Amino acid sequence: MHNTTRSQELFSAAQTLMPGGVSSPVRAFRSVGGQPIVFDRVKGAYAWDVDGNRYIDYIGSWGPAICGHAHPEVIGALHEALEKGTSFGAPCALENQLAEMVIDAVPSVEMVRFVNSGTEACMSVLRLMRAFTGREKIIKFEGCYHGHADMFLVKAGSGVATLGLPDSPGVPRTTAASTLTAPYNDLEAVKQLFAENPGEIAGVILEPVVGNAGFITPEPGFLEGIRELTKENGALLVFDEVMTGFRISYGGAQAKFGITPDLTTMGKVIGGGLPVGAYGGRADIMGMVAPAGPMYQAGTLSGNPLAMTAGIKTLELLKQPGSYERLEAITKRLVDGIMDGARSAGLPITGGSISAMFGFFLCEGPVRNFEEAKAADTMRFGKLHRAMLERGIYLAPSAFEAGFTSLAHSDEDIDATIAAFRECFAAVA
Ligand code: KE4
Repeated sequence: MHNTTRSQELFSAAQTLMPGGVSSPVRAFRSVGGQPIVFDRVKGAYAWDVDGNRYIDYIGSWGPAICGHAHPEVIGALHEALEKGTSFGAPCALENQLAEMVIDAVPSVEMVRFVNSGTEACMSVLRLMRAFTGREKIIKFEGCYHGHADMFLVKAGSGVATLGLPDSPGVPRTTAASTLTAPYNDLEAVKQLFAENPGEIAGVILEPVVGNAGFITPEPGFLEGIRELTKENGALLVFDEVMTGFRISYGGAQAKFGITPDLTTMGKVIGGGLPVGAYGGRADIMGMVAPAGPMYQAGTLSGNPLAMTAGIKTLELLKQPGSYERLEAITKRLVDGIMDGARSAGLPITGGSISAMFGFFLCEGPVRNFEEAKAADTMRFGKLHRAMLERGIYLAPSAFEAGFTSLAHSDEDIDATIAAFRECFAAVA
């Protein structure tokens, strides 16, 4: 057993100070067992805990660290920006710069509004969908997670699924009633919902590649079908690219798959590790957002110079030739190694990767939706997670999350990870 004494001391104290000892539920390791480790510092592909143990990190702060943690060019740019202040509460040129980069990169985005988290982006885009169409109902998919705003905590993924919560108390019944759900990859179910609610559905929001119910990819024709159904029914299509944005490709999943939604939410990568979210899309829709239009949304720290600086530098690094080819290659090699390791141990496994996002389920495949994901062996996943942690590999502490690689993961890191998986699959088989 590796020494985690200091982590345990700190986490015990944390539990008397903060609910569950964490600032976000999934970090509490509730579904995988064992104690969370307390980070001391991160750099590149690595994290060190407060006991000095080093881990190869496949969470990367849940997505932002796609260029590696604490990239020297991001840190350098932040040092410079710091000298000019941490927050203005006024327009600054950096907002123009990041906005131009996002508009140039993401096919659906003609105008963009910055906020401070993915939750804020999704909450705001929902209000915008309703304001633009004058309709109230929305469709989301079981297992997809769009942040913790009331109307999304209906059959949600990520931490809600991880903790097995029956959605969440505190969400008014009336709010939840306006959120219709369908299984992912089920076009017929969506068609049915439109037929049952004629003229009432403002739009459909989905993860174009699911990362919050584990890693689930859209089946051929699914995204195209949703695009058609929303057009036919006068409803809007929102791609929640908070996780996939600038990760699946520089233009997100929409560029990769060639499907253009009406609106897009973003976060994580565009903040380079600082708090940023964004929503954007067709100019005629975004023109409704105050003060240009009547739909109100605001934020004290939105567009602050530090977050803009970290986002700009991160996208500049990602834009360099070869970035996404490298991410695709190392991630594919990793997930192939994981699958091979499980099969050598006689364990059922299904999984895959797209660019720098990957995942697997410990069950026979295919997993096309959240119901099928729930058939995965979460107990064995917990044992695997703990065994991998012992070997210095830091995986998402939930079977219902995706894994993330970065430009900082070396070939040696991937080799060491595959070797550790092989050992651990054998140990938990
Ligand atoms: P934040 O409010 O956590 O910045 O973003 C919410 C969000 C919205 N949409 C998608 C597709 C997301 O993946 C997220 C947040 N992702 C989780 C990880 N599965 C954040 C981790 C956490 O909750 O601690």
